[in-house]
Amino acid sequence: MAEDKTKKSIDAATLEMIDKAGKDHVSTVFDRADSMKPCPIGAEGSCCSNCAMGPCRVPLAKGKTETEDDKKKRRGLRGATAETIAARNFTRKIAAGSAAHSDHGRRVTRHFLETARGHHAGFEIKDEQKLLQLAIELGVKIGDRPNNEIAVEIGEILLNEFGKQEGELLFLKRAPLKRQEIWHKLGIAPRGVDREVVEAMHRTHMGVDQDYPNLLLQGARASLADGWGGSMIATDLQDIMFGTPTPALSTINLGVLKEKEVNIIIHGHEPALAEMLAVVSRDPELVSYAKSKGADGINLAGMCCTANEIMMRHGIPIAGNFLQQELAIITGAVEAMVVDVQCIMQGLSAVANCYHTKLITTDDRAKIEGATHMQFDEANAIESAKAIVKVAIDNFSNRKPGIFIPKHKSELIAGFSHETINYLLGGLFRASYRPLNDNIINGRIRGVAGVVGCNNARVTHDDIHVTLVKELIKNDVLVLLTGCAAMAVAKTGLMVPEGAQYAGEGLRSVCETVGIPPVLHMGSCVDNARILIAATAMVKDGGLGDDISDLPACGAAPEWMSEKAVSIGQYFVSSGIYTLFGVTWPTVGSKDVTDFLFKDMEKMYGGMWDFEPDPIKMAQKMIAHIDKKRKALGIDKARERILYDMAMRRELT
Ligand code: NFS
Repeated sequence: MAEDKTKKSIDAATLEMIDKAGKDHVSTVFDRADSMKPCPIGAEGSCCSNCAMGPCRVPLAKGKTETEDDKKKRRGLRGATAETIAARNFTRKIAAGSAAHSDHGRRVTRHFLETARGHHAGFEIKDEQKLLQLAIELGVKIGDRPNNEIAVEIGEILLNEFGKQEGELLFLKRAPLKRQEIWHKLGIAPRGVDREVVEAMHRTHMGVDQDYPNLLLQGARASLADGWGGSMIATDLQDIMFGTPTPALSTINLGVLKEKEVNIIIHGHEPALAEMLAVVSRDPELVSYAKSKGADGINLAGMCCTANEIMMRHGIPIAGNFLQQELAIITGAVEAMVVDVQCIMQGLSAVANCYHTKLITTDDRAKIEGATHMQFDEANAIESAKAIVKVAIDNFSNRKPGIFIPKHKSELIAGFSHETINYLLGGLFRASYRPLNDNIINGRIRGVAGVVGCNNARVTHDDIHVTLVKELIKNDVLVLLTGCAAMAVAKTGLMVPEGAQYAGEGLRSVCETVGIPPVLHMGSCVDNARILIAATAMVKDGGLGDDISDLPACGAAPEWMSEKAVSIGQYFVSSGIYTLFGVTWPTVGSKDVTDFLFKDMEKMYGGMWDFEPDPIKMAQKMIAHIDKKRKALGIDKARERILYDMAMRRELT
């Protein structure tokens, strides 16, 4: 079972800092979760605020089974049914999540293009092989053209993906053919990224689409525009510009902060600024400037998904995941918290006010009252980043007494991009997923689970992630992780090869042979696109069916809270993956809509949604699904047969 529900976190560093916050009389998200309960009507998706005759509330009557008559009475002023309201709210969440990932993708694409044109000094094309592969895929001539010229053409093609009005997104062709046929049959192959988000907003506007299955089709299309569009473009171009991640050793948790150094936390999502901070924080001039102010050096650490990005590419330590952002400042040892976009709590501003920390916003799309705004100029990136670091150094002498940095930190190995997994499994000259597929077929690996998403202060921080993942690996399920989920698991020390000892015998034997942990960190939230590519590679390697929905695989966001998670979940489902959420389910107010998401979608997509707050029960549901798929593939027998004799062990090694 998961731990005591009244406990705020399973992470010792987090608990120590919550304690310090109390002593310092500083309010955090954990306090506010105690003092303010969620609105029960909004939480079930039964509140419509889409026009000024409302908000109309149509909650489900508690404690009795709803009759058809009861259902008819649940209507807003305009006559909107509870079904329409729940489906509209759900679709809007997808649109917002898809917009967030895709606006990130757009900014990256523009930056890529300007870098290729030579306008963004300090950045370069780092992964030539991936650039050329992408050129071949997009039909861009290579010949003896310089990389920058090829990159300009790629950048222009991909920038067009956002505003495209005709045709469909180019990366959809990466999916298995059967999957593409399903999308075409249902008419949900996304056209341009922006077009799908705009259409979702239009159709959920007052007085437009009032047929819940039809609304949810547009939700699916907007989500695919995220997973196979905005996010996938972001991941590919980030890899080409900043380097495709390879396994890197790093450390995680608040214990990475250093008492005698200038601590700078980079928090947010888009990696351009973080990349530049990683460079300039090692600049000898700035380091000696820090020393002139009495510090031993400059310590850069990441927070949230931008942390995943720079940790995977530079080994920069991670200070924590979503619910730890305020706590980092409460150490009293952070000179600057530098933020860009997404997952940045406004509460940071009030917390920073209680200490000496400078909260610095850097993106004109995301300003915060009370913060200092220092626009990051990609065309003048080095100087912009240096100016930020200098502000942090100048702030070192303003520290107040009462600094406390928890000692807790763990080692982790991350950087399991699709390319790296391919290489680790197959070797440089025969890179492939064949060994993974073979080990699934022979039953040493039961299946694969993607565990992703946020933290949520309504449940014990990190507990649901960790309990779920431990149960999965114990049952020989290889776990692919991104985002805050990856950070939660890494903090427990599972994300090193020695973590294999907690896996079932079959998974352990494979991990020990290859030298990988049983939980693979694949990156940030936009990098969930890597999971789609990995699933597709498994299908294409053969032996596990001819579509993603045939794989013994599933997905989960057990501590979700953001709209981005809903978009991710929907593109997993629409790509054929059984996907579970924990904490709360946003359409409980309509049984029809919930049934449609949980049951009908399986008939449409081969993947469907589910909800289970208990992590052990969630694991059981995931394992049952994996076993169902194994049976359909006819490989369930293979699993029953495995008994590890010496010959098999020799074969493994
Ligand atoms: Ni993704 Fe959740 Fe945010 Fe990252 Fe964490 S909260 S949806 S995991 S940091 S984006």
